[in-house]
Amino acid sequence: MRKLIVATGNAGKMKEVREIVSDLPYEVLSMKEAGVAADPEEDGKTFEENALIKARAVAKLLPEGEDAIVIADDSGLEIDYLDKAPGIYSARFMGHDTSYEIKNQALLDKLTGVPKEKRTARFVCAIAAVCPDGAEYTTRGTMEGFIAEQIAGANGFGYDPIFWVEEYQCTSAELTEEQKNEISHRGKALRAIKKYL
Ligand code: ITT
Repeated sequence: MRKLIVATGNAGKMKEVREIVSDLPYEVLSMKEAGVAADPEEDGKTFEENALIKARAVAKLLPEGEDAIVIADDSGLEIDYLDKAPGIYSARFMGHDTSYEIKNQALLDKLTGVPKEKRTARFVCAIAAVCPDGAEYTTRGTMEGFIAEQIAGANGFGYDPIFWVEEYQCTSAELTEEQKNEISHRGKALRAIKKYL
């Protein structure tokens, strides 16, 4: 079976990606499972550019002739009140090693007293695919919501505990993985890339 290698070191992402592509006829492997380690500088200006940087970096490390497609996810949270920050800097916001409890509380603090209609936000996900013949594709998915008033929920990862999903009246950290994948930025971007694979 052809391999689909996911160029990510983020376990939360990997879990979601694995589930969303589980219906494809591919052997799905994380970077680690494929025995490659890449941590390229994500110096692109868009989610798409950074996703391509990550996918290309892993594709380059594969043995010559390896029949594998590499996909990468670059994603983040855009908060309209903060001029779309942290955006492409979502993982680096306040430093890679700062806990999400601290990052999430810091974002809530920046929005203290801001009414709901001004708390609009979205998760954005770009997926890049690099194929053995050199063909490259990118897709994008978004999930609209609001920044919650307080941290809630233990599912998901990253900024899920502060992302309010109007449709379910809870944060995305309170959704099941199945519910989140159905409506998420990542679910949409991955389902869109499937048609190229
Ligand atoms: P890789 O580059 O190794 O894939 P990363 O965590 O560094 O892992 P990104 O540069 O794409 O990935 O940063 C995305 C960040 O955006 C991620 O670390 C989360 O903080 C946030 N994020 C993205 N999707 C999310 C989601 O579904 N739920 C919560 N937070 C999310």
